[in-house]
Amino acid sequence: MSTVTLHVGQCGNQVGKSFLKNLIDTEEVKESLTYIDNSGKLRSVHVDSEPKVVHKLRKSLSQVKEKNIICGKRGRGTNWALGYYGLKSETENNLVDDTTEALRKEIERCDSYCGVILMHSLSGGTGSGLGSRLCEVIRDDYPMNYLLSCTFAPFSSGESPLQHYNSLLTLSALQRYSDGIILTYNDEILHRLQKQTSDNIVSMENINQLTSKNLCGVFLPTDTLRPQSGLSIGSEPWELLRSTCPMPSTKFIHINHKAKSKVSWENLIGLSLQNLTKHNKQGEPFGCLSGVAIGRGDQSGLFHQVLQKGFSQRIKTSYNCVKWNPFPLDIWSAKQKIIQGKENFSSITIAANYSNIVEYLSTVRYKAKLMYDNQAYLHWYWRYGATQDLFDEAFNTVDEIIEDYKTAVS
Ligand SMILES: Nc1nc2c(ncn2[C@@H]2O[C@H](COP(=O)(O)OP(=O)(O)OP(=O)(O)O)[C@@H](O)[C@H]2O)c(=O)[nH]1
Ligand SMILES: [Mg+2]
Repeated sequence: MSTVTLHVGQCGNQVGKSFLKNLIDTEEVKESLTYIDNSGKLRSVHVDSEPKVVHKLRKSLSQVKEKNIICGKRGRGTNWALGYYGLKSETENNLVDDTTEALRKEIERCDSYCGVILMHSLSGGTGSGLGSRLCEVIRDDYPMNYLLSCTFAPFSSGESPLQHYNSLLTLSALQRYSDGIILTYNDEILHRLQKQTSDNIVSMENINQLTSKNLCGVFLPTDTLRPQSGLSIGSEPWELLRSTCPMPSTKFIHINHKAKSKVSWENLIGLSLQNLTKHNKQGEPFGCLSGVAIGRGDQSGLFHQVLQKGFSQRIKTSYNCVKWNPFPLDIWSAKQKIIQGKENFSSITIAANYSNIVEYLSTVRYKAKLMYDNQAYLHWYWRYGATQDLFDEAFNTVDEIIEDYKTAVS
């Protein structure tokens, strides 16, 4: 089974670089031909509306295919509409076509193509707008294959005022066209890293490394899903979707990843549960529809035993799993650890369809609506082709997701 990764905009390519480096460092990934083809090149496609970031990527990741790097001449100025509809000039307006063409060729090179993992920011003009457009096109072109979006939410302070509109429009598009959405909050990753450093200095590179480890926690091969004879078939992303997003109305996945050396599974599970935010600002508990707990570095095969001896129940209680799902937690394990540089830690990753998304969606909706009602910056969106109907539809879609999650966990 083969998976193609598609990286859009600065964030999608920078997080992607860190993620792809992890993949390349993993022996089983190279052998299984899931993300890498038999010439050793990545099954990845990279697009940005400006050249800077993809040029850097080209220099640092020789396994990326030159013809799978697509770039325009100027960025989309943090404007979803400009990213989605593109520039009017002929030379710059072919990013969508060039990307879908590169993707088509890459998919045709796959033996057994399963789906696309899309990486992009929620708030950059290219990541959000072009990311939404590509999501729509891919759904149309490959209706029978999976489409999983890994999207990155902006820091809550110090960023563009347009981020609320961009996030709203992107969340709505992802809900319509993707099969699942792994939403990573930049704030959450930053906060976690700040707790680990004495001087509080955290670089974007640090953020991307931790983010890519979270993703590897889920996507790298596991022993549980490997066929008894032979190599990994790379089904982890798609089994994740089957386990955590069976209902199309509620498909947001939150990842909680904790890695440490020389620590028991019991302690590692305890530490990861400490990281979890369990209540909203009003003190009401979040709820979990279903999840997967993945242990890596399980040399002695104890992970399943520890979970069966009560720790599985501890995870379910901490995540407040819904009563109506009799099997809310799947358990996967792997002997192999996630390798990055000199670090070689055991890890637990819990990927959960978790209702904390309601709080985030409500905040985005509230801020976008406040600006919208005051007509703030809207001329920027009308100028490039956005319409009132588009915004109305996005507000409605986000309202529906919020309602569906509230109903599902009540
Ligand atoms: N985690 C992470 N977030 C990033 C990174 N680079 C940018 N971001 C976030 O992404 C958002 C901005 O999106 P970008 O990806 O820079 O924008 P773009 O998609 O290139 O779009 P334009 O530049 O507007 O055309 C902000 O919320 C940034 O905080 C990165 O390397 N890692
Ligand atoms: Mg950019």
